[in-house]
Amino acid sequence: MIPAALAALGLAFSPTAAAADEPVEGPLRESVGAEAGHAPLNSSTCYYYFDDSPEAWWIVSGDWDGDGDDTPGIAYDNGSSLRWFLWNENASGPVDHEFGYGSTGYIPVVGDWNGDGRDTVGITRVFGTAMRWQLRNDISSGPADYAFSYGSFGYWPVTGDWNDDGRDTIGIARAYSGGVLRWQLRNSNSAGSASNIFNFGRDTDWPIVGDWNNDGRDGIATVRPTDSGEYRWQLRNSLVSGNPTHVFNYGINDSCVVPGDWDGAGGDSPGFVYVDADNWFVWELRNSRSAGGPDYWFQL
Ligand SMILES: [Ca+2]
Ligand SMILES: [Ca+2]
Ligand SMILES: [Ca+2]
Ligand SMILES: [Ca+2]
Repeated sequence: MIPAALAALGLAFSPTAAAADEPVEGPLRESVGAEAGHAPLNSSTCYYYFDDSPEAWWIVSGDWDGDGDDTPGIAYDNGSSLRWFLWNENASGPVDHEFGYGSTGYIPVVGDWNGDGRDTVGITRVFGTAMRWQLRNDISSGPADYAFSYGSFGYWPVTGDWNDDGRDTIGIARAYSGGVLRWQLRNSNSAGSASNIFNFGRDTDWPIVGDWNNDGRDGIATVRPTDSGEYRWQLRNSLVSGNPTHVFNYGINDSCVVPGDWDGAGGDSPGFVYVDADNWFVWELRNSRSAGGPDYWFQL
């Protein structure tokens, strides 16, 4: 438990400040007034912040241990650096990996950059007009294995395996003329031109990536809040313009959305994360690409 005074000073509560094998007791952060934000503006990359604090808690997911299921991660920007907390189970429990990677102001990205079956970390940030990416093939502190520029100011990062070669690579989405969302995906983690360029969604939607039909190739989706208080997901399997293949509501407005293969059965499905009154991050993950209740519900 972190005293409020320490929290006010920006001193992070670190779960592994206790003995390494001790379970985390209590939420990662004790505070009130959590709100979800998206950065860059309208990116699907989502974080929570508390009480006007500059600290940001980014919500991510990935297959950190290579066993086939995607599980939670949080990248915590404490104002000077990014601290990553990763879990290997879709259940409450102690953090499995904690390390620093990236500086404050960077946006976390996740993917299997080298095709070894394990998702690892990356960061991206716009400097001037260039979007700079740094990707690492391990879940640990250390240098980037890939560093390059792709995209520009006003572009939102996405990552996925667009061509079913087993490697996740980069992409960007951006507001385009006519109020549409334009996607520019690349099959290499390097500077260069896009492999796929198409429009899908509205420029106010959040761009999401997932393998919705389990063919090894990531598709795309958009998510938007609705008047009913739920998020509307629109999934598409093909990386060309066209109609969505699945449309359903899942998740509550003002939460962070996160897609993943939660049960390891193949294919990605929706999830969302919110902060409850006791400051736990609550994860509600569903195995089906449809409306319904969560298959996993847990607090971290
Ligand atoms: Ca896993
Ligand atoms: Ca990998
Ligand atoms: Ca690929
Ligand atoms: Ca697919």
